[in-house]
Amino acid sequence: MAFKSGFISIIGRPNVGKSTLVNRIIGEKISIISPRPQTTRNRIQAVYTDERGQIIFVDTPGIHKAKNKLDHYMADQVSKSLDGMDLILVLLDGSTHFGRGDDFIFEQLKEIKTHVLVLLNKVDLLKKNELPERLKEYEEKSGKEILPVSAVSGENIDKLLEIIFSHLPEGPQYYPEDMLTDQIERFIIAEFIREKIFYLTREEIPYGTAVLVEEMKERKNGSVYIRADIYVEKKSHKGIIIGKNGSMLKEIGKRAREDIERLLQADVFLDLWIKVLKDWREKEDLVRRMGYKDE
Ligand SMILES: Nc1nc2c(ncn2[C@@H]2O[C@H](COP(=O)(O)OP(=O)(O)OP(=O)(O)O)[C@@H](O)[C@H]2O)c(=O)[nH]1
Ligand SMILES: [Mg+2]
Repeated sequence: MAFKSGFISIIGRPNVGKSTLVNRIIGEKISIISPRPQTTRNRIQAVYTDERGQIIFVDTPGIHKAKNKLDHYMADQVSKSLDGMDLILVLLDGSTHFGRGDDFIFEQLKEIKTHVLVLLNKVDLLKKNELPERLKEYEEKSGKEILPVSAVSGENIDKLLEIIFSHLPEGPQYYPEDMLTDQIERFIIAEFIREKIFYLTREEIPYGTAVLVEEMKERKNGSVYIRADIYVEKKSHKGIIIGKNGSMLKEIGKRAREDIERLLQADVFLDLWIKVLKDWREKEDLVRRMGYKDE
């Protein structure tokens, strides 16, 4: 059988489970996940390879109304992710009813000529007898045929891969078969730290946080020293991230270190620093400085 390959962008509203789906298919944590919307900020490529071929998934930020320069960067990442794709996956949240946000997504797709595959995610949250009706609701309102899936339970993921391969052209193996992402280690490490902040802090704080890994070096005993800077938008946010007697920072560090050690397969010493960069999300140059730019 001929080897197939291609690029597939995953788009949808914030929080529908795009990153969870990518991680599920790849079998590793490449893209960070949180119960809050707008977790993903960049296009993140994840590579899936088996005997049928190779799929390069492009995880994207959730589509939402832009309020600041960072949001504009995120929206730009979504539109760039639609260029030159072999297939576009539109992910919907089946645990809620079809809404205006969904209409907006299908509105945007009207201009696009690439083949679109629509998925209804989170169907594990529905009772068995609720699914047919929910699926019908989404199919009628979108006018598309939809495959119900669950990125958490794995329902229909094999079927999804089959359908994807049936749409892909014959093509080369773009990446080595053991390569899971083209993101550099420092970026993934910074993302792991940012993810913990999404879980542990509230309101504007996770949204106003950026993380940069400034130093990484292997020590003689094989362990890895990592220094990362956590940037916040306001002085008062710095105190919250540090927490009472440093308890919050300690918890962020502990949880992030566990993920990083799994990634690097080494003991890690994580040195976290907090810096205030006033209202950085509002300023183009600061958004770029935080790494939100294309080369
Ligand atoms: N029950 C259930 N929860 C899911 C499923 N997929 C994702 N979730 C949860 O939904 C939340 C959002 O998941 P993400 O993968 O971060 O969603 P996203 O679409 O990447 O979100 P943004 O990056 O913010 O646009 C997390 O709490 C996930 O655990 C699913 O199939 N079933
Ligand atoms: Mg995401």
